[in-house]
Amino acid sequence: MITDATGGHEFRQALAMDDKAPPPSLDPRAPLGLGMKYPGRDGRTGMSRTQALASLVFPLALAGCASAPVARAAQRGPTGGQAMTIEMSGFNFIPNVIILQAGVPVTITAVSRSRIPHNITILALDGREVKSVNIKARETVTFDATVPVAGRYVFYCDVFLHRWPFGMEGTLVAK
Ligand SMILES: [Cu+2]
Repeated sequence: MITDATGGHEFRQALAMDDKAPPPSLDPRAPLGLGMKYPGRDGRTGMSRTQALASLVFPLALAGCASAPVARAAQRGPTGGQAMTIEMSGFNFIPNVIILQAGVPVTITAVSRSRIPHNITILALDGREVKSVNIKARETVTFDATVPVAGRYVFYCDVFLHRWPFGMEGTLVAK
């Protein structure tokens, strides 16, 4: 877990490796103190442990809010069903709100623009998994899923920390 400045520093470095442009809230030039420097390894910046922790948790918490809703309706698929492309970039699904028909198979093309692996897991209304598909870095994976009844279904990335705190999730709105 992220419990100290060193862990956070390394974690942030790991984040910086993903994609060329960081999400807006991780941009060091962003306002709201997001560019606060963690204490160096020599500890000379004199931050208290609480301040250091706050400087870690605050941007991480905001990172979860980084993706504004982008809604898109599924298109008619090649075989008469529905089709949808979902891009993965940084810790975002684009779109992250998908409107589709219940009871009709949907062909989902997952396109990774990311340098790290992701996953798409769709949960049924009762919380069981409808589908869980892994997507490697820069990979495109096509799979079929069917959401049986109308309702709002959660989909998310099950890679450690991606759904929380990074907010890598979305909604399937089945009508
Ligand atoms: Cu992910």
